[in-house]
Amino acid sequence: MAEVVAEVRAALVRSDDIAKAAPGARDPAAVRERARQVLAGARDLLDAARAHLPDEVVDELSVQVTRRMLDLDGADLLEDAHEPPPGMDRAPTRGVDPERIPPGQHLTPGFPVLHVGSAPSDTDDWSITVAGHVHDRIRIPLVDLRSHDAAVDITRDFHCVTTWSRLDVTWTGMPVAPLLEQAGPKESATHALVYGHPAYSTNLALDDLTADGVLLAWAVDGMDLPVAHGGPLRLVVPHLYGWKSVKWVTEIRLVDREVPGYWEERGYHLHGDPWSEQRLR
Ligand SMILES: Nc1nc2c(c(=O)[nH]1)N[C@H]1C(S)=C(S)[C@@H](COP(=O)(O)O)O[C@H]1N2
Ligand SMILES: [Mo]
Repeated sequence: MAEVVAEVRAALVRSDDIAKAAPGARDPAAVRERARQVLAGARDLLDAARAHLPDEVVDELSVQVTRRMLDLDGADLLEDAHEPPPGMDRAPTRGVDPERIPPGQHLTPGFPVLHVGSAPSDTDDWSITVAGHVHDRIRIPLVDLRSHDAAVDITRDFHCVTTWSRLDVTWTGMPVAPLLEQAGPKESATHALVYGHPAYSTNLALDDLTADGVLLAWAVDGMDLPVAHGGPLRLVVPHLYGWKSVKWVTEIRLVDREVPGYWEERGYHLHGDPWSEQRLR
């Protein structure tokens, strides 16, 4: 029966991969329909194996199927019409040291656009809020971030859990630590929930959020970050899978425990280290 569970989990991930590519597809609704079919298959498998599986396992997996079905219905209501941005189509770096590719990943020639929901239509006057377990809740306009002394360029590899990797991406942005300092984290703050438009979130331990290479980025490979890739402002957490790199970031909320974000609530790993393949938990 362990195989049924593994098969259902694999179907969940397959439907996620399909659904995440829908916003950039020519016919997003048709793509989501395919994701629904994969989920329906998972539900049939579960139904057939119900008598042989523990109730908790069936309940948990059924919830995961239902959440995704609801997400797909929501996405149909929230149709998105963006084009993949031009100029992002460079070939993969040649002669790449295989040691740089985490297990189960492959190089992608382009820069896939993956998200749930729609890109924001109004990106003027963007700002980010730091709130939760802090002494001072602060709201910083993007224009202030852009002129901050701490702004840097950082080149890192990017690994998405759907198995594509893009090497040597140069991000321009500001590290998170000085922003947190400004808000004054309370003793109790151990983790963060990072929120992005329209209803996205991910959880990060403060050590991961302030690790070397983590940036609030407004430019990629020398150009202003295209809206499709999270412009005008996104978080980039290059040492973890791409779902941690919140596009259209609006808020960093410090919390006193690990609170699962959007994908983590849907069974993704709480940490997400690509080198130890922390895909699902
Ligand atoms: N707001 C928001 N940010 C998000 C997502 C999302 O659905 N919404 N998807 C994540 C996932 S799963 C990945 S792999 C990366 C993809 O970034 P890209 O579209 O720039 O390639 O964005 C992450 N950030
Ligand atoms: Mo992803």
